[in-house]
Amino acid sequence: MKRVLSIQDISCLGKCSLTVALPVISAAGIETAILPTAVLSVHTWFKSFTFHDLTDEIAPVCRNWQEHQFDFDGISTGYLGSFRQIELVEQTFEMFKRDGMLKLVDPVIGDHGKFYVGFDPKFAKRMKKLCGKADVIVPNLTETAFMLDEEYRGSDYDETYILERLKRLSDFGCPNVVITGVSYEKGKHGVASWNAEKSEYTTYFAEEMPGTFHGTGDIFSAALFAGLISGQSMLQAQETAVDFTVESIRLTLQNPDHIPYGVEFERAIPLLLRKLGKI
Ligand code: PXL
Repeated sequence: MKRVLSIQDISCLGKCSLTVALPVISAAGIETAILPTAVLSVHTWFKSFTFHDLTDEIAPVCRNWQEHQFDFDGISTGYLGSFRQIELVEQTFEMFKRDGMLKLVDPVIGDHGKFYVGFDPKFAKRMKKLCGKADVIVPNLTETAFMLDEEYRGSDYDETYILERLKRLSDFGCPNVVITGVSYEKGKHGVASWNAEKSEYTTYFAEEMPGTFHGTGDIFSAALFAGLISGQSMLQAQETAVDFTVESIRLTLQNPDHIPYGVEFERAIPLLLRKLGKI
């Protein structure tokens, strides 16, 4: 059985970060170790939240895993709350480095043209450096703009703009850049990606869903990681992750009493498993 590590916070209620990564990647038949970086009552989209920092646990937990001689087929990261945590993630990459170990970084710093609470351009710059050490990164358009120290342009962009941003992000050292939340055509929404080793640009689009939903970036990232660890190509894994995210939103919208702060990804797990060829 493949074993991976997911490093990000636990928002105890709120359907994001580890409460998404753990069930999604585990359901794909991959053993999923977790390294919680902080415990929040809810994610920072809510007006108030508690925050208990777990930075000091990261190195001792990793050292203990080393004593037990655990290794990982991949490490993925999401929301990281401080500069120190980014540095510790880099050390963790080094500690568990081995041939073929996949490093996926989701540079969670903002959305809809705004930084999440607590982040600023300095943090974006540091996150960009971490991205340079990953094999795959999955920024949205806001994170792309902020890491490139540019203005967020909303929907005012074309394919040339995206291609240029993909290449500029990969210039920092990451061979596979996937920009999420891209749309070139009304009614179609998806991802655009660049593989620097093959100089290959690809896109994958699905039906655009109405509304905006919190946590969908985490769902996409977890499914992409599950696809890649399961042996799918970048393009196949992107299709898996887009279709799983869209199905999660579609099923959520079908429920008239759906929650406002996340999506019902649990109900889309059968589709994920079909996409991965596991059922
Ligand atoms: O979904 C990304 C995310 C993860 N974790 C925390 C967050 C957010 C986005 O707001 O606040 C704590």
